[in-house]
Amino acid sequence: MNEEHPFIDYKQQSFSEEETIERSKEFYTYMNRRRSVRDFSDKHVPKEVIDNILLTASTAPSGAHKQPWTFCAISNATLKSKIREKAEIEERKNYDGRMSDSWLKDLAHLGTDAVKEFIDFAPWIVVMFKKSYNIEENGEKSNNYYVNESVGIAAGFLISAIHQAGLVTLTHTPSPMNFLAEVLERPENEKAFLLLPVGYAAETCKVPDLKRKDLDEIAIYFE
Ligand code: IYR
Repeated sequence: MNEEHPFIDYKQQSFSEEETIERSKEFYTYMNRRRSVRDFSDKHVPKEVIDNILLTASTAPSGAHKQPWTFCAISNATLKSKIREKAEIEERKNYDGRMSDSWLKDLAHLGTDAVKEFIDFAPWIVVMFKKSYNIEENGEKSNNYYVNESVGIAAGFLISAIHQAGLVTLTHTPSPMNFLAEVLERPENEKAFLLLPVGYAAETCKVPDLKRKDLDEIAIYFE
């Protein structure tokens, strides 16, 4: 801290020990109900909801607070169809030879294939771009740091905000994803990171019967 870079007071609201336990349990229970969903309703989602979830994503910590991300939020039907068409071209190549047999075997329980109707059907598609570097107004390049980590954390915040609003999403990674920067006319410093359809789950929505790992499979305590 110095005169050029002043600090401000910060107080995080805190709770009694019991309340802290209760709140952590409640949040876990709520987050544990989240599922990746591929069956979307076409029910309208107001733009204001999208504004809020994107602002939430952008509260994520980032290297040197550079916030190295751009979110493209698409409700335009023509653009969604164009993206679906290009995503399916890549996915067909993936499912018909580009993915190894063991990869396909690992995916089998998810029931996925190259058909991505959720891109047309969901009321919104959010495409996250990572900024490997910045292009300043004078055209000069400036650095970003820990870009993958930063954008990954922001994606986690985004997914949590979507769940919190009672909506569903899916982390779709049609690879290679270069077509997204072309279609959305992003500058050369931006690379597509994830495509997330956002909307309500269809009434008839089904998800695979997945189990999550127990605590002793994911955590080691050193007390
Ligand atoms: N990107 C493809 C394949 C796919 C890969 C993984 I790893 C998944 O967990 C799910 C799907 C697709 O979206 O279908």
